[in-house]
Amino acid sequence: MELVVESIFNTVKDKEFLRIAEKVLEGKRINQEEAVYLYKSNELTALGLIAEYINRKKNGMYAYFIVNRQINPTNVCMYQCDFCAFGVKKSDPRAYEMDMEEILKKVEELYQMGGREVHIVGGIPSYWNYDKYIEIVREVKKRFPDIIVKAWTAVEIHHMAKISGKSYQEVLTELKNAGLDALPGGGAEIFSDRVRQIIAPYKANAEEYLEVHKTAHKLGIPTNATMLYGHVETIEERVEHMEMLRKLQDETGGFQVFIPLAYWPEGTRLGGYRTSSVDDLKTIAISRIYLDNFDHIKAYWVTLGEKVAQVALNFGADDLDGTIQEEKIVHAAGTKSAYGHSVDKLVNLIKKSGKIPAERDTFYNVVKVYD
Ligand code: V47
Ligand code: SF4
Repeated sequence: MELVVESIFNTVKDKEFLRIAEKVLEGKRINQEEAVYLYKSNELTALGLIAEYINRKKNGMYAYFIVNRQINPTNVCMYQCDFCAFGVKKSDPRAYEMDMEEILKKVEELYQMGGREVHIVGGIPSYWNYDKYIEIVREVKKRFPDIIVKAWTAVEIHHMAKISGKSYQEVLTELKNAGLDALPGGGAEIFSDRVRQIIAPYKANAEEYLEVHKTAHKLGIPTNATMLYGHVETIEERVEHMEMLRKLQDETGGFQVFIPLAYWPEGTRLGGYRTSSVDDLKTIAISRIYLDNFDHIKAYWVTLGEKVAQVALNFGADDLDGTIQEEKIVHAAGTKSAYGHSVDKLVNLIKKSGKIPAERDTFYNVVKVYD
């Protein structure tokens, strides 16, 4: 691998690119300006090689996946973000709400197939009270103590604090006592105020998102981080987003994984176009390089599509997420990927990308290697 990486010094002619590449390969941190330069350069192959070099130092040849299920208890949402085709008004004919029995039945199905994690997030109805969020976690954990509960985004936690008058710390402590094990990374979108004003003006802002995660880390609750890219943001704003995450990670070390989410425009008020596969791969590679204090970068097959996700596993990513079973959020916006995958299918996708499939739990403990 080292010799192959060094070959970029014979093939790339761009001196500034090579200076930055050298810095990365020496294990030094790059700054925002340098990350923007990498983004704007068109040295895709060299960028992928550098990112993959860094990834292999951290994760070897393993590519991780998890047997999990996503459950979205309702799609009714008062925030109506313009990039989201999932959240609808209560009067919309597509509106639905699961009762507790339905939620538990879905967890039961996961449990029967040997699943480990349930990922619960949803729309935010104005008429749900605080206890509803706590109850869902409590009931799931009570019935299935072995299932890891990764639930509620920072946006939902912020909302719960707002409607109950409690602090983030109080809300998270109650959730933890009810059985919450980890927070997913959703709701980050792009931190820039300029962009948030356009795409999601009403929900938790950057400062609030980061404060929720910081509080969770302090309470020993690990969290994930995302970035929704490919709509109205600039490259500089993407890098600024990564910078804010890197800074908090330096302080707490509580983030487990970074997940770039490629924007899908169908059925959204924001509209626009899909990202290109070149942009997807650059974003995976640059996040791997920039977020030097994150152990994992997820190539989320739902937004990337299975084929780009396989290439991403050679461009710095080391994780595909999971079997999922029933993805609704990105499917509402037009993704053509499957709703879920079997373990066999994920193992096959990973093997054919040249990596060793490693089944993990939510906390990246390896539970089975498929050699
Ligand atoms: O916050 C909404 C995104 C997120 C669209 O933490 C869209 O392990 C693309 O965060 N096009 C929810 N994306 C999903 C999410 C997630 C997924 C998998 C694993 C984890 C984890 C987290 O979906 C939302 C939003 O950023 N989203 N609309 C859209 N049109
Ligand atoms: Fe609601 Fe989340 Fe969709 Fe925004 S992104 S409309 S908060 S479900």
